[in-house]
Amino acid sequence: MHKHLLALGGAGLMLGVSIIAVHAQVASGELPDPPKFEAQGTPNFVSISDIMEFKALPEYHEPDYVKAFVDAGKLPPVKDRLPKEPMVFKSANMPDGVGVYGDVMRHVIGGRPEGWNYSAGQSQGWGGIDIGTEECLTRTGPLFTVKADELQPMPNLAKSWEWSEDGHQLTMHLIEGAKWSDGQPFSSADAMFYWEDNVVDPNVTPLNGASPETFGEGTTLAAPDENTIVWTFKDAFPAQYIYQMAYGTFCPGPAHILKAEHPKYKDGQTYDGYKNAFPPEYMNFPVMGAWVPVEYRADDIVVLRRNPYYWKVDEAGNQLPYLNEVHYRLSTWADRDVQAVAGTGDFSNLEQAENYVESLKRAADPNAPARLAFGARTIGYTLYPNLSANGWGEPDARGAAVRNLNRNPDFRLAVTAAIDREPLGQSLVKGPFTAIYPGGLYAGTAYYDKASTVFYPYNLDGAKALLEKIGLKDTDGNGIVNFPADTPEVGGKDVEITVLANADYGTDKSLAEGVVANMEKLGIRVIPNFLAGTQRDAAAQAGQFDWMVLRNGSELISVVQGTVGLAPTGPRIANHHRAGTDGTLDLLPFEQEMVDVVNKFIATSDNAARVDLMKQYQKLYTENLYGIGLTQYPGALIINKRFANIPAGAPIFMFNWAEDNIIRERVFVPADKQQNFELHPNSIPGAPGSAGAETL
Ligand code: BQZ
Repeated sequence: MHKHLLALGGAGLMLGVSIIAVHAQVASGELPDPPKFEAQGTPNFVSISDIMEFKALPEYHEPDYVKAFVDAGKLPPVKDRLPKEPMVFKSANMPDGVGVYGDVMRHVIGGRPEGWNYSAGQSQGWGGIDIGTEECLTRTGPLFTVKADELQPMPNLAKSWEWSEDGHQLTMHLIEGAKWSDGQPFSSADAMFYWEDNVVDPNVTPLNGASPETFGEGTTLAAPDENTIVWTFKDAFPAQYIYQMAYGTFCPGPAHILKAEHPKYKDGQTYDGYKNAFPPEYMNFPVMGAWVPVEYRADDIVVLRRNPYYWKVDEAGNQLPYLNEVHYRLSTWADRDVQAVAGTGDFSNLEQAENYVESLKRAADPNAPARLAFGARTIGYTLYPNLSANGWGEPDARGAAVRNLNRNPDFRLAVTAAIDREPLGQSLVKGPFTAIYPGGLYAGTAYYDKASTVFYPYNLDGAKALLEKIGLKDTDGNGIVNFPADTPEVGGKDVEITVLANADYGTDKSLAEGVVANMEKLGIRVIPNFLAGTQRDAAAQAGQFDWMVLRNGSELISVVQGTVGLAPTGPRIANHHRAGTDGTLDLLPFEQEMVDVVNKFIATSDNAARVDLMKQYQKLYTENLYGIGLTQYPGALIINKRFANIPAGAPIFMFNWAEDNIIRERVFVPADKQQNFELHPNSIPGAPGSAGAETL
């Protein structure tokens, strides 16, 4: 598109240059540099081997209250509850060294638990509750502290892996002898059940949306024994997919509990029945994570107790986690910020820009209970047009007409040129926080290249002229352009477009309302469709939207995490372009080019080639407006000052969210600062499905 555009009056440049269109209303321009904003705190860059290793230690320890259960014959000795070689976190990498047991981390979250079957897509309310209960084959949150030239996913449930000679097979060695929180063994059977009956089964969509193509078109998985899985890929050495085996996309659930409820193994069971078989009230759902759900009070709180079978220790042999309990107060995301700065909550990812000034003011007080530290600009929002025109979401005639407009480059160009981004960002928060974001890879990140970034500055007149050019005129004089008369069923009607946004966030709603206001000036009526998180996610996955305002995932920051999501690389991958009812993707030519570039990136480990491929990607994305960027700004981590072992410079969002990045299982509260916040002191999780925690 970019090559066809000239500023107004550019016809004079037309001499003999036939490829450039004679008419043009909007041209690319200079992208203003983001206002200077210094991230606070610098990570201590290390090797993965400086953070952790797997090895047996001569002795192990546990909290006294847990030891009492062992002495009462209610639990096996701690050494029998640990794997042969537990994960050992190294003291030198712990900012405050080996910790002590006790206390609680009190989270506040804006989501609500649907149930515990995350393998089948149920959310537990986000905000770290799933990150703390699920463990995945690999881990990437802490990679913000890993040296750039040594970057690769950290071992986790998969303790090591090696490639076959020809690079088409990856053999992963799972941790041996680890147990679920109910004492049942973890094995490759859990990985295979997750893969075969949740990822590959087309009737199931795991939480965070893993589909077979998440791990590469045609990839297969097998388990030669209980501690080994073997991936087989079409490409040779596609190391990129090992990132996809981290949080969100390969975090197995407990097959010994789930399988019995799956339709493939339970006569008469429906897929809905399987997904909903473990409602929020189902306590003590077995996890591999550090804490186990023992209490749920709707719209109030979820309480989790320390997992006595957790498979990680510190170098002194203390079984982790140090914290006996974690809370998830069921409130709103905005309240999470308020409670963290007030000290009634312990943690927040300050990510809603409209809360910045008040939070900064409160945290500036030297007696403030929490420290607040800003990271880099890794929070960004994009307006995504639904680009599918072959049935995804089964649009009505109006919706189908909008999809066709979305697929018209001149229409996307008009929309982007009609968005005045500077005031849009400032409307969230005044000051140096927000930056104009054209879409694509984020400025300031490893693969970003400004020269490859095409930006179309605000140009309302040019945008209006473009609408005219594609036949959208205000034929009834009411200020809203009308579909061309020959548009099936909606010819002559006002162009009305719905915009889907997450009602749980003030920022998402503010930005969507900003789009509405900008489009009104352009002559397009945009109608907000604000849905609470889980409903929004479901509508988005089902393609039931014309446009959506979305807070971007980590793939536009790190590129290496969630890489497949950079383009519609599979039928159920992209946020705004999935396969239609016939299972095929009707990609536009530039989208196909993006898919090819992303697949080449995945298939090579040559850094120079990767840098060049990402330049191609950035140009394709921003020149063709695959998404219409809105704004980008930094987040801040707010953590109560009593906690120790918080890594310096921990970003709220990079490879993952801060709930993963700070390695909560190593976080502790020094004895002299411990508070008495435990709601179920001296208890351990009960049997799966039993009422709650168990005391002696
Ligand atoms: C962080 C995160 C931890 C999901 C969710 C929520 C869902 C999305 C996204 C964030 C929340 C917090 O984000 O906003 O700060 O605590 O939970 O999971 O927005 O609606 O579907 O992708 O992570």
